[in-house]
Amino acid sequence: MKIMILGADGYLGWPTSIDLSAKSEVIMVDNYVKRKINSNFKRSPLVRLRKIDKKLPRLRQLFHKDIFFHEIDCTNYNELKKIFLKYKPDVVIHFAELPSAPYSMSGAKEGWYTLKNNLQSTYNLACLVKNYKKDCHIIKLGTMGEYGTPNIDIEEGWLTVKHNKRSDKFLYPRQASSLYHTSKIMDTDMLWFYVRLYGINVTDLMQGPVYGIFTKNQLSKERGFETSLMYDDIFGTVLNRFVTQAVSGIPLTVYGSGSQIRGYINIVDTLNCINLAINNPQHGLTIYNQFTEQFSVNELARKVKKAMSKISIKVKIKKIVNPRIEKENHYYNASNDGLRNMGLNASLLSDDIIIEIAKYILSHKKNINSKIIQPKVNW
Ligand code: USQ
Repeated sequence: MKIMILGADGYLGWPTSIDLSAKSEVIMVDNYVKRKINSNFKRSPLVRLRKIDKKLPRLRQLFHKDIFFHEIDCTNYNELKKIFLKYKPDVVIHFAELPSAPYSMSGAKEGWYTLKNNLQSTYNLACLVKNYKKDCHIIKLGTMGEYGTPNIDIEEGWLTVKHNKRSDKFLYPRQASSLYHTSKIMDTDMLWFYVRLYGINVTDLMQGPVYGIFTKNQLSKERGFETSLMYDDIFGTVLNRFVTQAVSGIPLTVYGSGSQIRGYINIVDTLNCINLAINNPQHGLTIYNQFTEQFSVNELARKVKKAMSKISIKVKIKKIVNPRIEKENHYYNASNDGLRNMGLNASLLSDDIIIEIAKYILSHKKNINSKIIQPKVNW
């Protein structure tokens, strides 16, 4: 199987690329835009990792095959078309999006850039599949944040609506709380348009915040081949941030009351879900809710505190003014049956997993920049 991975340099794109290189023919694509944004915003991951072309020889040697990389911008239709036609992939995994809610809300330019980048890359891909290879399966990373926090149960992608004695099935109502999440809603809507009109096949994975560093693949544990852990206020997801804060002796930054609930997932399971999606292609638009457990921010903070006490690290928790506009006290009950029914055997959040993340961070503690931890983007 030929698999093209757009956004192969990212937090999820890189470990996915390693994992799939072991099994398939892989073509990686990235334009390193996140590295550029990081440097413009004076943010950086815990460890600055080498670019993909520097790491490719090791991958080729390990997996005994050609693995390809192209530095291109997926918002450029002609560039993307060139490599799409060159390889004619069976599957394209689309991670090539700006992933940060705070970045998208940091200014007018950043908001528009997020919308433009995310929509245009998705549009280009949908067009190419429609025009040149309709049996190519698009696997697109969506987000649980598309649904927001409605006062009813969150279904998996769709909702049947009964109205005046008739009923029909629609995309589940979506209501985002950042421009980043809005761009993902628009992606889903646009893909649904392409599926309805042209019969392309898309799996849209509504993922919750991810945590962790290492995956099951040995190479992901080798120094320099791990994924890049972000812990800053713009690109870091909450659990990775909390563990970094714990290791640095900074009180955990619980936003607002801390009652906000989300569905979380271990990076190991992100890869499991991607594999399940690849191996179980469906017709039309298939939507899975990709998270394994629901927690409030307060619960996460308490879990980190408890796990850290096992390695003699004392943790303080501090509620700070919420820099975001989001509901804090709300109902939250989301379904995630789809991937579980396909066989997802989740790696649930445990003390050991938190300690594994903490040990990695401890081994790079000197790199932690305490100036990029407190939230600086408000909306
Ligand atoms: N939060 C804190 N303290 C922090 C950081 C975050 O209390 O220091 C809270 C936030 O207010 C929010 C929750 O933790 O209620 C999750 O925040 P997050 O920064 O981990 O997640 P979010 O901004 O929603 O975005 C992340 C990824 C994004 C992905 C999304 C999944 O950056 O790419 O799509 O998780 S979801 O949240 O389900 O939409």
